[in-house]
Amino acid sequence: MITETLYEGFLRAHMNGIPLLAVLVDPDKLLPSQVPNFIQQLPDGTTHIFVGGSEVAVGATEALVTRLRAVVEQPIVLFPGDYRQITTKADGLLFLSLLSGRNPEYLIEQQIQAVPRLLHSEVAVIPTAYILIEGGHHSAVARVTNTKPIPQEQTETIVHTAKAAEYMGKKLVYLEAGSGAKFPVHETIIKAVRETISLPLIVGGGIRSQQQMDSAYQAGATMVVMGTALEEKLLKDQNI
Ligand code: 1GP
Repeated sequence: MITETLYEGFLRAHMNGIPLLAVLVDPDKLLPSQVPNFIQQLPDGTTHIFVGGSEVAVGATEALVTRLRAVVEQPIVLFPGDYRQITTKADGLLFLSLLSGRNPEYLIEQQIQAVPRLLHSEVAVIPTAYILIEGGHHSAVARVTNTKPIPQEQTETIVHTAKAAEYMGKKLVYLEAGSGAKFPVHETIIKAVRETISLPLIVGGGIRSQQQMDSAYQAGATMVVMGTALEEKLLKDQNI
């Protein structure tokens, strides 16, 4: 049987209007021992597991991915804040370039540092434009990368950044309001980007409800990413 690649899965969903849902887990917040409880709480329709965080202890990502690998069927995709989080135990990697910022460390330096970890691995590497958009809080991404998000009012700048990414050969665009954002990326922005580019579009940051997810899909998101809302639920259920 010929199975499609990770990226072909994104393209098929994009072209056929199949909503993808990634649940994001931060190895600094979810311990491998909490995985059994966590997987019971995965929402219906979860298609991917993203693993990553802005500040993660060395080794924590690999330990979590190994534990997840044993129990989840969904592809496990790294969404790293730093090249040190890359582990070849995952199925894929969003090879991020922070195009909303002007910090060379996150435009090219981290990417070069990542190469030795990837050269002889089978991890599916997907070139991804990462665009940080104002979400009403000081996000960890903005703090760690020392970059500013693009204000939501600057729709044209966001659209042009996404289109430049497509011209540069990126394969995915990720519109990010930042983990725990007070408000997610507005539908008008998602719609404007979707109408201008032909790449699959990921939207995340501050999405907490089914209604917010549905609005993002209706506006043109191929995939929605949810992290904080599920993390909080897990902690609450465990009375931590
Ligand atoms: C963060 O887009 C993701 O990188 C998810 O954000 O934690 O707010 O769901 P939340």
